[in-house]
Amino acid sequence: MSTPSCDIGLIGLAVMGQNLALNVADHGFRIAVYNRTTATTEKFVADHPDTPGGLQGETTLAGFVQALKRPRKIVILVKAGAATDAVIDGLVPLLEPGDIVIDGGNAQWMDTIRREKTLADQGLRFVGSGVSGGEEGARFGPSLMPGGDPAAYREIEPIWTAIAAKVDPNSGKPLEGAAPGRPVTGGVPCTTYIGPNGAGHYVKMVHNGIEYGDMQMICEAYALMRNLLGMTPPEIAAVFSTWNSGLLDSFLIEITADILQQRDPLTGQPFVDVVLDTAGQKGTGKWTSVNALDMGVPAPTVAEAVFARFLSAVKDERTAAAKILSGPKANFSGDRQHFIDAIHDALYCSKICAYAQGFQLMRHAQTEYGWQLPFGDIAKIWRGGCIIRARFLQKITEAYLRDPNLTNLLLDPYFRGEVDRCQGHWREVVGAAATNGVPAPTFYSALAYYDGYRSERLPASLLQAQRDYFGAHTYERTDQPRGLFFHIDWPVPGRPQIQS
Ligand code: NBP
Repeated sequence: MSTPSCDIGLIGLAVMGQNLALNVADHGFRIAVYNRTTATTEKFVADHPDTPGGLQGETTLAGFVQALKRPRKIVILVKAGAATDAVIDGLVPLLEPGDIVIDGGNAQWMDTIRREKTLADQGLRFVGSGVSGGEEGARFGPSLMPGGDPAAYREIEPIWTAIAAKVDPNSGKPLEGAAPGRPVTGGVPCTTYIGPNGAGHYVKMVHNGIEYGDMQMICEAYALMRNLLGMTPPEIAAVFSTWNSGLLDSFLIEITADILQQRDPLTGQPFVDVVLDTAGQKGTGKWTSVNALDMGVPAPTVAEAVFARFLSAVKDERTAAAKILSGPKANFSGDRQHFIDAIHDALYCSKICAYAQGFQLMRHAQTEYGWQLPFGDIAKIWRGGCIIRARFLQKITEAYLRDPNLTNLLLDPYFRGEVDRCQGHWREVVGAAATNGVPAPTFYSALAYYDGYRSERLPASLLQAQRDYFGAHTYERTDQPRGLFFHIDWPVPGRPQIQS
């Protein structure tokens, strides 16, 4: 048997696995790779003979495990769910106490909690690490959200820090320019230890939920410019380009400008016009929304973005309904530049609300699961590598530096001031969208969230009275301490009886 020579191993050589393995090797670490389908491993290794660290292809799991220095560090990047369990089941009999298994897939956090416990019972260590940034991120620097055994994370930290995206320490902007074999050096790495067991995968899920919101909001801004202002895709692209050098500076705004400039190679039409208007999803936005409902946390804007994708998917029904249902014809007669600026502010305020909801979710989850989540650091590691990377995240980090126990991002002095400054425009845009029949569900939802959150008194008093009326669900009184419940014997016309 040869001496183990690999610093780390990786199982699963689809898009993410191949790119992450090359990223690791670019940083001088020798990596063993294994894939269920052997031909994939052989082709991958043959295609990349000269990486700085070196790739070592293995065709059996036993050979793969034997190639690794101890404690072994094994990254799994296979299809999330049953495939991850199958790989772990195959690995466990080959491992020794202290070895570390790292799941880099989009695992559901409760699966990660279960896996961490099962492996810990067998003397093995488990890290569930969110990996964001897609193919490009995996290759040249993802945002990494590792959770699990802290001692295990310390073992992989040098590799995680090396392969993560880097941001400029002063501006917080991503450092770019990495190329095969020439990774970015210096800068602040976009990784930090998130917390025990499923914390890393939980935070990755919330990241994806916010991403759903961010994307839908950008689409609503586009729809208002297109359908209400009658602008062409290249004209709208120019607006997004301008926005990308201001407060909304972000990867998603940047790629939106690129997409809207793109023409279809086949027809010459604006590319956005030849793409069918049905959006797919892999489920992490739904998980975020279901979790918000399970925990009783108001995160309506993220959920609205998920529902917007569902509504887009019922294309045939919409096509039929469009011929039957009526609504106003979009008609704009005001100052166009003023309205474009207003859309900017509506997008900005809605985005603040989506992030506020995401951080609220994490705040409740840490109580639910006994974590201590580093909110400021989470915003920091999302500044580079991931899909929601944005200048704006620097402000969230600063907000949590000012107050690590911030109840809601909307209460931070900076964000409070920004929403105060921009809300007139936000309300104008929501009003115009409703009046003109342009659907803008996340803009509406975020504004309703904001107005609801700032309301000392909501009509829930009437709602609770209704519950008491039809179901004797009782109610609390404004003039009595919380926790005392009352009931009226309904209906007693003219003579309500109060009972405690
Ligand atoms: P996929 O999610 O498409 O999974 C394909 C890989 O899983 C192949 O290597 C395949 O091996 C392997 N696999 C399957 Br399927 N069943 C297996 C089993 N029972 N035993 C062993 N291997 C099995 O790959 P991906 O798109 O590279 O994503 C990998 C992970 O990263 C996923 O969890 C994904 O959610 C996550 N992620 C993806 C992105 C992205 O942008 N794609 C971003 C962030 C996170 P085979 O070659 O033998 O079929």
